[in-house]
Amino acid sequence: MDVLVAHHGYCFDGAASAAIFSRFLRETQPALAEARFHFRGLLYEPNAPPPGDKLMVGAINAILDYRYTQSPYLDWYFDHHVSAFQEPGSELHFQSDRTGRKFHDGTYGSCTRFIIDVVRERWGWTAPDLEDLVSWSDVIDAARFRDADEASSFDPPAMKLAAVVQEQGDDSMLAWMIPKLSTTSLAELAAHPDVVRRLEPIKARHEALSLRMEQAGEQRGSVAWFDLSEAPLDTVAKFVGYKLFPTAMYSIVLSRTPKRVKVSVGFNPWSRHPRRHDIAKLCERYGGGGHPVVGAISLPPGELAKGKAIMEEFLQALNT
Ligand SMILES: [Mn+2]
Repeated sequence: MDVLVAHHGYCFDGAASAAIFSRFLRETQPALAEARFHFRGLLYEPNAPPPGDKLMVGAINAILDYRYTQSPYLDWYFDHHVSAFQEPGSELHFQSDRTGRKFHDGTYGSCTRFIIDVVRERWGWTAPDLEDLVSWSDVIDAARFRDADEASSFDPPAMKLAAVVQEQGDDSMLAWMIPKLSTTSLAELAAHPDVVRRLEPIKARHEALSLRMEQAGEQRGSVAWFDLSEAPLDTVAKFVGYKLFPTAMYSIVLSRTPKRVKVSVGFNPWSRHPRRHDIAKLCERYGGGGHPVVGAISLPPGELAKGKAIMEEFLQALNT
């Protein structure tokens, strides 16, 4: 038997969700104890095919930490994105599901925590040795860091692994890492030579990007904004903006890679002022999505001018 676990790609929470869910299936479904598990990352890209197209006919299919699909091949579903229901009619389809294997809760900070809570309540399955993985997924996915320095640190093992997953987490790397995440401690895995080797260049790129953001960044009203579109981006630094502009309530980053133009928007998790905008809703207006506190819009690579226009509209919207 084959099991396909389609998870949010290049995302620590997505990988951790896949690790926990696959171990849960092995340990609670006797027919799947010896099953072959396949892991497939799903990305929020412009013109991304509907997630149903990525499922495997004849396999047990799961989607974790990613959009819902009405595909008849979907067997298991867990997600915490408030923008999970994008296909017309998909929310109704989800609500009328009677399999008892499809779950969504937009109040959770991480899909990993959501899965572990649901399977404990419904199936009585626990994995105390994975508590570290669960708590770190929660911290990382919901940005529950003490401050912007901790959020940009590469010191904790989970932060090393998260950086490697976010930058190098293609399907072949995660086929190696996901099974290890479900059985090995974070410290042991982060010290693995393959992880150490991948992390070094990431750290160097991160430092270079921090410098670029320092030079490009400006604050208008309560928004720090960074137009990094003059050269392609080769890494991400989600929290450096708040290190540079600690009084900003929000940040906007315009960036591009060969594959897409991206407008990323976030609420400063350490802001002293309460959030006044639902970022997922704002992004949905432009075909993007995310969470109330962080979201993004991806555009085809030729649409930089549109990206700049959206950034300008966000600057105004977030300042009112
Ligand atoms: Mn997530």
